[in-house]
Amino acid sequence: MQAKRRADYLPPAFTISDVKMDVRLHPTATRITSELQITRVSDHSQHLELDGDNLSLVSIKLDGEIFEDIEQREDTLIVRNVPDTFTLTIVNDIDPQNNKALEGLYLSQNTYCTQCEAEGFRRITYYLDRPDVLATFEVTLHGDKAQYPTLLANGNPVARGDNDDGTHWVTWQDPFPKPSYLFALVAGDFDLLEDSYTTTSGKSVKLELYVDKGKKSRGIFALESLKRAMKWDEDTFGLEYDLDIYMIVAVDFFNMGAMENKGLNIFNSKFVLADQRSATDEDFFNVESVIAHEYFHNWTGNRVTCRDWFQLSLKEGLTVFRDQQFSADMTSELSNRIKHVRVMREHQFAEDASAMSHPIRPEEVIEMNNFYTVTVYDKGAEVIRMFHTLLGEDGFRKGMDEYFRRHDGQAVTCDDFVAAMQTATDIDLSHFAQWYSQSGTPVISLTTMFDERKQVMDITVAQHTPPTADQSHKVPLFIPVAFDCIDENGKHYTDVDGKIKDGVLLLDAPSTTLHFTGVESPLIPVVLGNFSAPAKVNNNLSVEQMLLVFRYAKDAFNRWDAMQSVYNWCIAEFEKGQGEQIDDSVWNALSDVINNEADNHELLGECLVIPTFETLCQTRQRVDPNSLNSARSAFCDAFSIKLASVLKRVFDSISTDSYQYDQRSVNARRCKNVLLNHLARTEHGDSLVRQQYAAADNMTDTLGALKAAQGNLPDAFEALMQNFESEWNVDPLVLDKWFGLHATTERDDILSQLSLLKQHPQFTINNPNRVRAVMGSFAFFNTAGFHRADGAGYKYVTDYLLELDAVNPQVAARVVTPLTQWQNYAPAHQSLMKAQLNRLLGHKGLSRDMFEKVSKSLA
Ligand code: HT7
Ligand code: ZN
Repeated sequence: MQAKRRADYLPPAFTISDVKMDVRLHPTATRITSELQITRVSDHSQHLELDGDNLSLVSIKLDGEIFEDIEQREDTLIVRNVPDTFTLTIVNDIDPQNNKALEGLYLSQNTYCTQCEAEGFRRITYYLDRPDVLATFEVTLHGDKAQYPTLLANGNPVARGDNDDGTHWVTWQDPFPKPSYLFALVAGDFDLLEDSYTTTSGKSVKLELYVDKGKKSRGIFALESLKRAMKWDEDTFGLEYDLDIYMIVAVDFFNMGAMENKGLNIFNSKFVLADQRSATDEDFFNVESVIAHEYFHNWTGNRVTCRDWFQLSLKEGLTVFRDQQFSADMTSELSNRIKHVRVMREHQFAEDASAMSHPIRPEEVIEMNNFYTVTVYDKGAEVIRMFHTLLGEDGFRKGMDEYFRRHDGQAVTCDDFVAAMQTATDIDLSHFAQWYSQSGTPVISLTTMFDERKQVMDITVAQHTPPTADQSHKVPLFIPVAFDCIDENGKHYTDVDGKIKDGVLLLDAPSTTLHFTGVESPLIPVVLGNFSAPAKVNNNLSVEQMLLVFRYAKDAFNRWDAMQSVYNWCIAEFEKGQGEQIDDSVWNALSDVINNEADNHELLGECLVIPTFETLCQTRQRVDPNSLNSARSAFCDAFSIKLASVLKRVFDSISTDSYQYDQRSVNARRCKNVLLNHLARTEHGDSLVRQQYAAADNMTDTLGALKAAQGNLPDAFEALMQNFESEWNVDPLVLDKWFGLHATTERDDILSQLSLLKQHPQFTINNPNRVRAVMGSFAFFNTAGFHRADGAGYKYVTDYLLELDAVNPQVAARVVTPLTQWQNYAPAHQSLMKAQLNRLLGHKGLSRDMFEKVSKSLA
């Protein structure tokens, strides 16, 4: 299968200025008539080549006359010898009911909806399906009025009517030229929540939120979130909404989280529906941030879009950064930052270390769907955050203003973004721009030299990016390293040469040395405050020094991170079989931390979370998954037992009143549930867990009790899970939590449990949420089950992937990710994992999505 390369970009030979579409909905034979205004923009020799995938062509006319000088190839339609400007009218049929890949137009649960990003429009009609062709669209939808009373498309509704045959029609006009990936239509029967928003300049915008019948009250929070996002974007970036109406539709069958189609966002219902009984605090948080993310795309993505898909991070990295800033303003800066860092360390660093490593602007792609990655999104957002650090709040805003001034209405590149930012700073950004082209995780290493007699200390800060699968040669990057230095009494120091400015060292060379004077005892460097760059740190601190960092560092992120390092060190002791020998002074210090921070529920809640298996893997090589997992578990046992009394005391001190979704209550619930998780390993566990489950008036506490019971209290877990199932069996979205808990439970018979889950009446391979809840949870998070020493976990997932790939390749290619990350494991596991990847690769008819990931992982 052919890869496309970024370097091979060519502008289109033709462009399309206006599209008129007529869509007659039918489950197996939807008829599309599209009238395209086309103009040649290159030399005369070229034929018109339209993209098309799985379409039945009915007819084609050029300027109103039947046109036959065409050639249909597998995924293109060649229209030969066309004039310089012309109207092309294409009629084709498609089969939405049998579209289980959920790309293009599909019919699920009696709702028609579309997903066109990245290359789904070509499954609807023949088109120049690339983001640098921008056209206005007028779309008329026809459908059965009783079954599909709601007919929606992008833009504003301009006409509607009824036909005698029981069908009705609506015409929608979108005045903003857009690429085809932002096209959308929806037809169904929904409950509607309505509201309005008046922009700062006085424009009134209708807000409409469409949800499954009977779910109206669960949509209120999403609608309120939308208004907060609209206001925030005006206040923070001066960006207002531009159409008269903004619509959001929640659907149950969706490949990803949500899609920012112009004026008509389509959402996975998981990121819209939330109320206290059915959704956790985390769900509420996610709803607000995804609603905001899609809304923010209206400017960063829609008004200014990508020239080609290699530039995806232009819109995604920037929009993730914007939604992160919004969420931090709406909730709390610290817990947000920790959340993002966890994603980076658990998933992005692992991607960098795998065969799928790529820069935030990839160089080579076989299937674009495979590049909606943590690297493009989350590392991309970290790169934008570094711009923000370098330019400051005002400089960043200036750069953004210039970006919109230059490029509104255009399809542009990451280089264009950097150039706009360059106008707002004296720092030369050309070196910094290497972050776009270099993959891999830089490691910042610190070495210290202390001269007690002269009372001086030198700290050398060096950077090194290990080679990655896609790039063997690395260059030094331009890295903003937030830098603090403390002594054992908590006194802060800065370097004599002033290389550290405003608390940040701009590291632009392989290494630099900082000099400190007046130093009485060895200094402790405290680096990467607020995770100022997407890097790893080799700081070689002793456990005593880590505890001092927790005690004295100014930066709350550094304090949290110090605790993570303490746990990491303890787990390493357990791995060496020396866990029992951990000195009492360490346990006493941990007890002090809990006691001292007992009232700071936010920090304590975060600090009591033990690093996950996935995070621990990133600081180890050739991991034997079962020994690391057991060492982690042994540490958790020791932690709970040794600290039981202080944990219980703080647990009892946290009162949670009746449910409110506000930051203070979220922090208290979170802290209490983290404590419960530890206490579940103690003698108090069973009664505390059952009490909390019985008393819970909200899903956060219900799930907190279930998670605490999982793996620790099998009897309680069994009983409570049964109760949960009987309560939520009718609601698959909520039942996904139950599926996920079962799939991540570490038990010897987990594979037969998975088989039972797959036979559950609510499970279907056609629904990506169900598949992710069962197979995704197992493959990503059931360490003991997936990494069974006999390889049966790998085989089980592979068997399922073979089935899934034939139904929904996009989802299959996501679930295969843990198998492709074999590099980090011990040789015995590597060969078992590779054997399954080879099975996949040898399978006839493997999708492009899977082929790309599997073949790269074996290369
Ligand atoms: N821009 C969207 C990315 C996307 C997507 C969404 C839903 C289903 C399939 C998809 N393929 C790509 C989502 C976003 O980042 O906002
Ligand atoms: Zn996005």
